[in-house]
Amino acid sequence: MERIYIGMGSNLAAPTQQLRSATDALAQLPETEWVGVSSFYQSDSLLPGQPRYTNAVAAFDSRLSPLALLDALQAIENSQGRERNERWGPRTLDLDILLFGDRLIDEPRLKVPHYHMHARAFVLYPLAELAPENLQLADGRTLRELLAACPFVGLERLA
Ligand code: A4P
Ligand code: MG
Repeated sequence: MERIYIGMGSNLAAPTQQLRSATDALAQLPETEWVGVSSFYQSDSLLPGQPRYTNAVAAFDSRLSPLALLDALQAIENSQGRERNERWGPRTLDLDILLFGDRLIDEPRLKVPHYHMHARAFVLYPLAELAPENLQLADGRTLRELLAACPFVGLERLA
């Protein structure tokens, strides 16, 4: 079993409900033991002109291979109405593999750690609710160091 962290995001079609449904779907993955989900956070889109995002992080332990997990995540995105028109377009549901144990994965379909997680408050603060602060990324930096370099700005934690 390896500990896996998933970044979830939505900015269309009732984002909070989208993340709740995604959480239920993740908790039912095969060969997987559920750990938990963070609080939900709202923030402005990184791209201007899009609705605000709701983001959260989920954690579980799994025996799935990384690519099998990616397939399962894309099936969940599709089942919740994800349409892949423009890259970076607004979306009903985005599921990103942030961390997969301590693996470094560099394949055409899958890069882990997820490429921008190190500097995104809407990833790091929910991650910190679930992961130990001494969690170390493949490049040696700890979650504590990443948080110290990433101010809690523009994030609104939902009740
Ligand atoms: N892929 C490679 N590595 C991974 C990974 N670790 N996890 C590949 C998941 N997928 C990975 O993804 C495109 C391809 O990336 C997949 O087919 C997979 O093989 P996608 O989800 O279809 O494309 P995308 O979401 O448009 O791109 P990306 O890079 O995930 O977008 P971002 O960087 O997540 O940006 N503002 C706020 N406040 N909150 C947000 O969540 N998100 C975005 C989207 C912009 N602004 C935002 C937020
Ligand atoms: Mg994505």
